[in-house]
Amino acid sequence: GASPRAHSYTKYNTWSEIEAWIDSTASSNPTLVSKQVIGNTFEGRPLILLKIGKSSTSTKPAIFMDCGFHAREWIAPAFCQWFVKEAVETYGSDTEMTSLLNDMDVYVMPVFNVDGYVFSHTNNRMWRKTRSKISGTSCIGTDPNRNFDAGWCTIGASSDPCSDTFCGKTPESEIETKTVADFIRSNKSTIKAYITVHSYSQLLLFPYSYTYDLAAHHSELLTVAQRATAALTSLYGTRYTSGPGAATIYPAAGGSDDWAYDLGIKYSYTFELRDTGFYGFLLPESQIKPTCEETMLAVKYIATYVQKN
Ligand code: ING
Ligand code: ZN
Repeated sequence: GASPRAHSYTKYNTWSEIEAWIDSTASSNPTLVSKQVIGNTFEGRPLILLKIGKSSTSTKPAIFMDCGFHAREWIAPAFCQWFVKEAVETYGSDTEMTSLLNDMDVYVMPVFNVDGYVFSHTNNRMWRKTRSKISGTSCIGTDPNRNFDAGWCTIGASSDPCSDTFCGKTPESEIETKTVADFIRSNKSTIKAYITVHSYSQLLLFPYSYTYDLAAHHSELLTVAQRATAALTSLYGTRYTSGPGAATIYPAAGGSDDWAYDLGIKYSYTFELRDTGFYGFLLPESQIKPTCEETMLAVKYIATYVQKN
């Protein structure tokens, strides 16, 4: 079994559809998938991970992948759903996926910013931030990708609560940030790679974004990124650029990939999926399937590289 009969992977699902899909995917694939609620959002919704991998008696190395930091980037949660579907459908037949899930676990967080994602469906399609309230302002929300403790609020972020790049009152002020950071810290010894999925711009970014300094493992991170995007491009010719965040997109402090890298997770990447701005955040549903298919090739490349290194 794969997932609920009715679930569509080629449309933008609502949070309630995603929640139902999480439950049925976990219950239909008990030997490969388990659900873990790691906390709750500001508005009280569950923060959910799917742990994918063949169970083992020994501790397996793991990859952590999240989607949906930013509410309006709907293609990102669609990709995390697609990844889980591919994992359960191709385990046992695809040799790469089988070997990967035998040797490693993949923690997939289908939606990081659940409250924002719901708000982008119900009130404002272009919402980016969380939905937390703080005293002293009527403006709502913090940018979760400015809220991590990595050069926090020093560059490319705003201390104005009304800004779309508000860094928050303190690092990890957001319950969503704190919950995920705590989970990753607790599993620091097993997590070998961190992948966070955003849109748009067709980029594969790696540290640093909070400084123009090159990461200690810059050349390896660049080589892996270039090979991953070459795999992606091979399918439909979609062109990607790889590089460190600051020089490739813009300098921005408080991002999760920089934080994970400085914690010691060497393979730390941010995907910016399709497109390059024609549709932008409003990527048509007809592009979900090709976007997810090509992105799978890049993610599988990175995962297999990490498995072997
Ligand atoms: N882009 C990212 C953002 O949060 C980024 C770019 C990546 C910044 C890594 C910092 C660290 O602005 C989008 N589209 O959200
Ligand atoms: Zn984003």
